[in-house]
Amino acid sequence: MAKAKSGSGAPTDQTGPAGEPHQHSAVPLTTNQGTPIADDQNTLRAGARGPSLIEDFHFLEKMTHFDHERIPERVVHARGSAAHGTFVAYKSAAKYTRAAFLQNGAETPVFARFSTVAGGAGSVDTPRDVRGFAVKFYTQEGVFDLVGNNIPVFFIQDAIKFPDFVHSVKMEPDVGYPQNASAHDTFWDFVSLTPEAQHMVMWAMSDRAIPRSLRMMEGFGIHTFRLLDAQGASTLIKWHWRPVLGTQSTTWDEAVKIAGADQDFHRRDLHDAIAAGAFPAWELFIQPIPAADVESLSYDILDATKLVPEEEYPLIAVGKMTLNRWPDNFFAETEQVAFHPGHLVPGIDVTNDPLLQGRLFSYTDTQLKRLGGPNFHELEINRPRCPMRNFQRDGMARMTVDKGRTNYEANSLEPNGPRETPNGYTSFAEPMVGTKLRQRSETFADHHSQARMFYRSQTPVEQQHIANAFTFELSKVSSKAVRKRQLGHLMIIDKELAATVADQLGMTGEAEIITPSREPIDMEPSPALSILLNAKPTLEGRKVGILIADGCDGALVAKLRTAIVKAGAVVQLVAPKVGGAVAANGEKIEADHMVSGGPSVLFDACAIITGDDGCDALVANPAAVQWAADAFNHCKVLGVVAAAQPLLDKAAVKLDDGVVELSGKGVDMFVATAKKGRIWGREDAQTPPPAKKPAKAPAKKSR
Ligand code: HDE
Repeated sequence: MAKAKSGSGAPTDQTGPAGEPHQHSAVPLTTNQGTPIADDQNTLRAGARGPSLIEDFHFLEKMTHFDHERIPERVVHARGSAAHGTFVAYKSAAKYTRAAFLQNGAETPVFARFSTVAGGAGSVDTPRDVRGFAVKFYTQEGVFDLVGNNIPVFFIQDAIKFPDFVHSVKMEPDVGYPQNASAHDTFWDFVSLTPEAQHMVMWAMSDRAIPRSLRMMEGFGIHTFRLLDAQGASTLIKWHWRPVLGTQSTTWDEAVKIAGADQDFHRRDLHDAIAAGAFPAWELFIQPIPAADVESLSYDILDATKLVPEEEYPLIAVGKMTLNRWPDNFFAETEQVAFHPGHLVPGIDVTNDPLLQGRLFSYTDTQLKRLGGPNFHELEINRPRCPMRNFQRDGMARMTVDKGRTNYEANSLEPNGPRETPNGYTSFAEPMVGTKLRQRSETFADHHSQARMFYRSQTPVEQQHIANAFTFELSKVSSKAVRKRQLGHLMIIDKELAATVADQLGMTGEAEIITPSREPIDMEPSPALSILLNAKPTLEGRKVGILIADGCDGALVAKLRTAIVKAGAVVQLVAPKVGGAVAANGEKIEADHMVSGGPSVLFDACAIITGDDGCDALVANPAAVQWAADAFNHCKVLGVVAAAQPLLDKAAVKLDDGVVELSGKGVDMFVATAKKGRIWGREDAQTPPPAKKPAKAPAKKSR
């Protein structure tokens, strides 16, 4: 057999008749015990065609380790992507809290993990689902975890219902589907029987549940927390994260198609932004709620199915998080990170919210299962970055080598060992009196007012999306009784919404009559809850796709690319073949995708630059026709040249303000129009929106 050359240029030799040459380097390959390995290609056997030998300790060790590579995935939030970064406090928040990381310019390393909730670790990134938004702050006073979601309320009020809720949304246990989708019987059965879920269901059916990017999501701590100042005075607050790039969502049809085009759409997007140095950032806000007001509110601040409108209680910015480093190793960091709402630092305390109270148990319990024992705090990603000493010892996989004989306190044998400190964590001295009982507070009983307020705070476009989402989801429910029951709740929330959904389902007049436990009130709309009313006119952090074909104007492609990049967006070229297209001047322009591999759903705005011959080829290519049709139907701004007209005709693209001719001043016009976002009016032709008053303009003070 001829001696093959190693691709790496490393010296090689042969391993026998069936083998490739060994590759050697200056670094010896070893077993886990450090024994150098001479042959990692063949098991030890009795004769070249004989059975393998059990004495092959090298093979046994390698295979055993492989067999144990997986740990249990998270029971919820299994699918996640994470990054390292820094949190910088603005001016001192000492008025509210003594937490050191929230004082004058303090810089704190952070690790943030974003997740879907229902699907498994290998599921796609863009289902309709709530997103987790968990941040670990490695502060000088210990680890603080802010374990939130991208929606400010939750499905249930009491932790004891969490296993039921999660079972209902996960794949149905007999058939094992659907994966990562709430559009099935068990979910709608549970939520329609659980009125407290109705507010969160409105959010889950809104565009909040199909975010465009992890970089463009808000985050919320959901529960009311308590801050304590240096004197122990307390302030009740909610936590809010706001993305610097603005909040943005996909459309439902896009989300579905992205799932096929790029399963890792959100993970790749976060990775690519960080790799390109376009570091995603969020501002952190607190929303103080004066204790004196609590009793007079129409909802209970301990009820996690309610939000506190920011028009009534404005937000105060306390700092900014910037994510600037992708993890080195997915398993060691993103998979093994262990969040816990009870990882608190001095100056931050919990409240009696019965959902939060239950979480304080669940997260340690789940880490014991997933990470195998009580020493998960020693894993690099979970390790506090400040000194940590106590008398806890031993346990599974203990890594610290504790020295000395004092593993207890009080002790006199090590006077300089760890001791309590007056500056240590103290809980708020809240007076407690109560009768032991299992009872939901009367103040938790209004389940529909905030659902109505949320709906009425949306623009007509967003309201139509909500109606469409209800229609789609309920159309996947085979039990008619469940559909009728959910329609009954919509009747209480908003009669027009209920009528639209019933009509779209073909079930007009079939809603079950449901008597709410408390008649809803009409709260003031909260414009801050609408994505579109608060959209940022920018292309920053967005992605523009340019479909090119033979005969295109190379100078125009270059000019457009420069203008888009200047506006802060990324450009990708798409062509019939990934090798590229030949421009009119004979120059070959390389593409990033072939057209079927780079559908327009991957982009925020699109352009088509082709010559006449190239356009003929595009018209004959179904993927190219779909590219143009989807870009138009998803309401995207579309830059075009005259030669692209046959493709536009084939794709039924109608000329409107969002279809911009690129010649002359067209490039600047394209960028200016694309910054404004989508041309939502095109949806009117697809589904007529309900006649609704738009919500008022956002209150400036709290944005
Ligand atoms: Fe969680 N949740 N949760 N949750 N949760 C978990 O902990 C739980 C709830 C949230 O990226 C688990 O480490 C209970 C609300 C996020 O690693 C588990 C209840 C909110 C993540 C758990 C809730 C969240 C989790 C599974 C009701 C928003 C992912 C794996 C009482 C404020 C963190 C794990 C990550 C993960 C329990 C409700 C957010 C089982 C019992 C409300 C972002 O412990």
